[in-house]
Amino acid sequence: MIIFVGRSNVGKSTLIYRLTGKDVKRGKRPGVTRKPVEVIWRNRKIVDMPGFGFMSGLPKRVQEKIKTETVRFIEENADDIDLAILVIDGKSALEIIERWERRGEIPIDVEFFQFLRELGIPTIVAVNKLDKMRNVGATINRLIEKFGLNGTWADYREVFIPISAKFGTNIDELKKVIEERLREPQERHG
Ligand SMILES: Nc1nc2c(ncn2[C@@H]2O[C@H](COP(=O)(O)OP(=O)(O)O)[C@@H](O)[C@H]2O)c(=O)[nH]1
Ligand SMILES: [Mg+2]
Repeated sequence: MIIFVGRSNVGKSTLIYRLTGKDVKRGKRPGVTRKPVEVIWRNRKIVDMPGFGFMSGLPKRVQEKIKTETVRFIEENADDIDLAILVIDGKSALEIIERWERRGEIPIDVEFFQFLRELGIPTIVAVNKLDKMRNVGATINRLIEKFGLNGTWADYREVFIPISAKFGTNIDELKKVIEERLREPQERHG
């Protein structure tokens, strides 16, 4: 199983379509995906997880519920999850992370990244909306730091992949990395 996680509106569904040709209800409105949506691709289950974090028009209570259910789904299925693709919006992720930090909160993307690592689930961060990004290298270096990792992008070429799901930029590279990570023998902890 491969799961796609990330805030709403970062481009998860667009990316799944781009990679697999499977339409998982790409929505114009954020928060369209409220329950995990599963499609089969190359004999593997692909799961589009509901977007977490702020969604305009959704009460906080509902957002919390989606987050709790997402965490539970991942915990319950951890042994079957071969790979997680954490999709972030490369243009706004850093700014949003810094805003949360200023409020003294753990940014939800960071929290999920660390949660996936604790479960020993191999994770790729798809830094999406590359078409809107400036200073890609510098931004990814900062993100690596925010995610609690030591080193720079040079150390994490197989983890942080800038792409544009909408325009198809660097999708072949992402596919290559996905295939490589799926081939790796897995070492599970916890
Ligand atoms: N500029 C830009 N927009 C994108 C990109 N990928 C997705 N989008 C747009 O972002 C919005 C949300 O995409 P969607 O796939 O529904 O996000 P999800 O909520 O994470 O599933 C849509 O309007 C997409 O067209 C991208 O690479 N660049
Ligand atoms: Mg979606």
